[in-house]
Amino acid sequence: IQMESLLLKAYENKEFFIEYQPQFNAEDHRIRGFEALIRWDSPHYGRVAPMSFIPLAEEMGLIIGIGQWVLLTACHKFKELDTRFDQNLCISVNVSAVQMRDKNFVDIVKNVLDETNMDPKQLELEITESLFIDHIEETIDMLNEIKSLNVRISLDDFGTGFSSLSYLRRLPIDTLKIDKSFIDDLTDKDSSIRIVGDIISLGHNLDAHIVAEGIENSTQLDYLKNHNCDCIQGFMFGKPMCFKDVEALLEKNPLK
Ligand code: G
Ligand code: G
Ligand code: MN
Ligand code: NA
Repeated sequence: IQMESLLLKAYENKEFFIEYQPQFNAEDHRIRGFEALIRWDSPHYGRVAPMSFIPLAEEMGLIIGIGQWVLLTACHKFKELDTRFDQNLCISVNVSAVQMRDKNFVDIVKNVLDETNMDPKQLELEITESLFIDHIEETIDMLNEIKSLNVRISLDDFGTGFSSLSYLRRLPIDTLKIDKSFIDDLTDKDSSIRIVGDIISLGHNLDAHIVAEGIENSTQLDYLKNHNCDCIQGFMFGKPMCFKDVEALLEKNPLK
């Protein structure tokens, strides 16, 4: 209804911006990189959560343009950081299944790499399991094309969706992101629901790097470290922040 027309205008009115949430190596707490997260500041609604407008943007087909803007903007900003701080960090960008099924998607990624002149190994695309609901073969081919550009692929919200272990082995996945709901369980007294250790082992058996998301306390952190989780992301270490705060964080934390 009304949100649709406002969403249409939001892009040209420059109402979208990006926040960046830091990710850290679990072992030494060094910064591994940042996840780019879109934000919409609407003059009508105020801040609108991506969970409310992304599905609408997908339905309207707007996600293709918006997603391209996020990718290009995040990579431009990241290249700026990389040149200044030279810490070999990584930028993770969420891509919607609708966006990836667009026949131009691989070319769009190529163009962004060319235009920003960034090292493809420093770009990670976060995909979700909904991508594999149908057309599995075509999807795997497309991911292999992305892989041939040397871009990293991360499976986001892992464990919540359509996950069949039989196809998981065939996916060119570099990173598994354990969904926050599993991390939430780690503070529960009932240890029977702690399957995170098993998820980490599974990921390592697939030669994937493991990122745990939504860490808010030291109980969760201790468990993850004891179970060899590679990277951590959560409010305990850093909330999504504006680019200025990212610069300040890197100024403060020189990698030496
Ligand atoms: O940052 P926050 O908790 O508000 O994000 C909520 C959800 O929105 C997350 O699941 C995230 O994957 C999704 N999201 C955030 N930014 C983007 C984006 O640029 N593109 C897509 N497709 N999803 C995003
Ligand atoms: O699904 P995706 O991984 O893209 O979602 C990222 C979202 O998770 C962001 O909206 C971010 O704000 C949120 N998030 C990240 N860390 C935490 C945390 O420690 N606690 C809570 N409540 N949300 C978090
Ligand atoms: Mn994500
Ligand atoms: Na997630």
